[in-house]
Amino acid sequence: MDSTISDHGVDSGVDSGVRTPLRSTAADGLKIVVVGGFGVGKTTMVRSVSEIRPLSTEETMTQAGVGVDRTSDVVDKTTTTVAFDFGRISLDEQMVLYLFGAPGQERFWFLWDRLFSGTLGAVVLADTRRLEDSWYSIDRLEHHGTPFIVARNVFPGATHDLDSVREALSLSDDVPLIDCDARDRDSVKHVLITLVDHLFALTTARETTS
Ligand SMILES: Nc1nc2c(ncn2[C@@H]2O[C@H](COP(=O)(O)OP(=O)(O)O)[C@@H](O)[C@H]2O)c(=O)[nH]1
Ligand SMILES: [Mg+2]
Repeated sequence: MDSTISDHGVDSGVDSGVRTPLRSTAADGLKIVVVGGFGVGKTTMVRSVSEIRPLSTEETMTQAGVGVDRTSDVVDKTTTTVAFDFGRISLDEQMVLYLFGAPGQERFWFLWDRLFSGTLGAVVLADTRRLEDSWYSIDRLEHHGTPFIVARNVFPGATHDLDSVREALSLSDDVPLIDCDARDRDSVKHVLITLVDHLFALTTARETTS
């Protein structure tokens, strides 16, 4: 299904910094959310693939976040997302993929239930230096019955192999788990294609058994 997310839509806009208007033929919107802990790379991921300059509400961290946002492992991070990241990818003339980055901090959890309505699937971004931050996301997705894959954003010092990550997150074998670099557009496209393939496989399996 590689053609699902083609260069056609993804290439425009981002590199040139120009905003790509939504095509007048666009008829169907698909929604995917990117969830995960603080500083795991959600904003970076949405930014890497969006054809529009993503809407993001990064704010310089204030005293309000001190002691709430855990920054000790994320030394370079001086901004935090206070709402959602939002990006868009045109898949073809009619299909548009909307990407939402959802804040991972506990004080935003109340927003999740609304966010998940109508969501096709989710990407859980994981950072192996702080795997416990991914647990809540996975638990909530399972609670909502939202299909998901897990993408480990590879930061320097990530030493665990994927098998031990799977074990640490208690992921069943049928949940895809891959490595990615949230800064790299091709890598993020691969993540989205993996999710779409997973959704396709789940639908096919459901149709076969029904
Ligand atoms: N080394 C490395 N740094 C990354 C990667 N992805 C994101 N970052 C950096 O990690 C920090 C946190 O990323 P951000 O997207 O703001 O995280 P968010 O809180 O999940 O939205 C930023 O300074 C990014 O530039 C990655 O794959 N590798
Ligand atoms: Mg962010």
